[in-house]
Amino acid sequence: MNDFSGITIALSKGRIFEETLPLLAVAGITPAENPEQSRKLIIGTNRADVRVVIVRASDVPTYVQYGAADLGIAGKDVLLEHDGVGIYQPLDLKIARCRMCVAVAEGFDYQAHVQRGARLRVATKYIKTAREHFAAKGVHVDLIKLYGSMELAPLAGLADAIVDVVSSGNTLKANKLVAVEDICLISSRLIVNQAALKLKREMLQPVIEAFVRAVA
Ligand code: PRT
Ligand code: MG
Repeated sequence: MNDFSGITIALSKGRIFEETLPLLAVAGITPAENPEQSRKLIIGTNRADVRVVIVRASDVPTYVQYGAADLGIAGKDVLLEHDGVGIYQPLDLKIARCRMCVAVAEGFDYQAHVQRGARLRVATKYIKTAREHFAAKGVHVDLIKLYGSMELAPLAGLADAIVDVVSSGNTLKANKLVAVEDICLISSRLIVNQAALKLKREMLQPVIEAFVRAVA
């Protein structure tokens, strides 16, 4: 658990920070700075008892799991890859929406490849999600873990397919890729450290309830 006696909220900068601002406003919380402009990693708010820590999107569940943050906001895509130990997931905030897809280079006959029972090379940062998806379909895959732009993998000949999140589809189009299968819909969730929810319930409950009102 962190030493700060108030509430620590873990957020990633970019779309999650931006789309969380209106939700925080309903809880009466306004961050003092925008992480895009400031280089600060711990940002105060208008409330002395609330602070925000800026972490990589995929690190948000880890901060909350270990109690370094009491609350966090993370995409379902990120949460599916995390073991979820010590984390309570009470609310779909319906922000930062996108879909998890299988995509291939234009002209690659994915269905024929699958029907032939050929092994598929799949590059992704979502190893667990991809493994479960293809196992459920009975498709044999070699999974290649990537940390950066997956869109390059089929173009450079690293993989036949990628598993990635897509929102507008513009990035796929710009790189001559097509989505051939939807895996699931993605949105961001509020996550709460389970121990903090017991120990700091009086402080956390009003914030959680404000998020519920903001979503409704
Ligand atoms: O950027 P970094 O590597 O640090 O991490 P990240 O990409 O996971 O973080 P961030 O902040 O980009 O995304 C945070 C969360 O937003 C993700 O975990 C998703 O739940 C959600 N989200 C919503 C998205 C998108 N939409 C999205 N479009 N995350 C990533 N993208 C990518 C997409 O993969 C593509 O490469 O953005 C690119 C543009 O997408 P198109 O389809 O609009 O062209
Ligand atoms: Mg990103």
